Amino acid sequence: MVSEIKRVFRFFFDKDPLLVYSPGRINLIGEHTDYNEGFVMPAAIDKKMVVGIAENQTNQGRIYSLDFKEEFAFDINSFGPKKGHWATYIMGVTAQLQQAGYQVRGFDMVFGGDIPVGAGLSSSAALEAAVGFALATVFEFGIPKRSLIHYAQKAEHLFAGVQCGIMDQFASVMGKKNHVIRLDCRSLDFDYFPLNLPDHQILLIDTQVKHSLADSAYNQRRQECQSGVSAAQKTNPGIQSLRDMDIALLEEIKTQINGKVYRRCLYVIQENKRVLDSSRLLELHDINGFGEKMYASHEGLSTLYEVSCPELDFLVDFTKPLSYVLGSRMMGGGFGGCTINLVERGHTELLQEEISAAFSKKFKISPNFYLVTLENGTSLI
Ligand code: GAF
Repeated sequence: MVSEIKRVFRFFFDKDPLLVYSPGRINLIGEHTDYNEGFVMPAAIDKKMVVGIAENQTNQGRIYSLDFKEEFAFDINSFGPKKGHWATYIMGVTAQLQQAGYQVRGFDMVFGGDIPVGAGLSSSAALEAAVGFALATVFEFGIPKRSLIHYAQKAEHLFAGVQCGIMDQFASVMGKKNHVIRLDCRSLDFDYFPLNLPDHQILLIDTQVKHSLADSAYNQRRQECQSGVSAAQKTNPGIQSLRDMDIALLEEIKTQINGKVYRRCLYVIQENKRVLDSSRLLELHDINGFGEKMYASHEGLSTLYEVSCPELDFLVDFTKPLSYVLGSRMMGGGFGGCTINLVERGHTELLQEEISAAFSKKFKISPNFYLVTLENGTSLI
């Protein structure tokens, strides 16, 4: 892909680009906890977005998408969001850098990647991170990685219209080879935890579906969580987010919130605790225990948080009786995309065969499979 980007860049712009990459991510556990100031355990993976960039001495951003085989140009001094179009992520990051006072000048860009779009592997966060890093490098802005994470997240909020948390951009930028990131999404304190799984592998199973309500439902979940927090704040003004609440407090305010808000809050409070418990289990090398937490996480996402879908539930349920699958759950925002599965080494092919046949029969779609390794975050190539 890198040589293809170089070749296309020369073809369109007649020069050599500076090249950067930024990876997609998985999340072991801790779903929809990031925007509730809770805990997550993501990791960068061996699927990436690659961006080639060069200054062009004009006031235009001129871009070519290798995957969409499409060109796009915009005036650096006058542009706005273009929701639903791939260029919105690039313009979004450009706008955030400008807002922060960085003088972005005209640039040429070619980008492409192997992160499946809509699979819940954060292709958009990877693109935002790669673009931010590419602009910062080519114009020598000297932006710290921490700030890039925030600009990328804000681009998603303001130019893509998704009120995402910090997890995806953080994982893409900060990933470390063979390590998981244990991140506190309130303080942004984190540590790298070596993922030692000599007898197991992480297999992603892609439903290949992305139900259309995903973005609106995501923003709605945020509001529902906020309703729970607002109700709790009436008697407990110190509460800032669901991170500060426990089940006892939730029960106290139960009569002041509706059933839906109660279920959303219950899930988040339970999931936050599950992340902390799961992290301890991993430290103790209790892989079976960790797998059980994955199943419990999925159950909560499906029945309380209601962000799963029949295809994801089917994949998770299918693995439950299989002795060689230790845990499985939907991953990311939901309503499609991938499940993450912890599978005994040597059994992934068998699982693929069995699940492929059953899934295709039921949904008339063949799922995709990705055996992932954990890789470094955003960097120059
Ligand atoms: C999406 C969001 F972008 C993340 O911030 C996170 O909330 C995730 O859904 C759910 O855990 O990937």
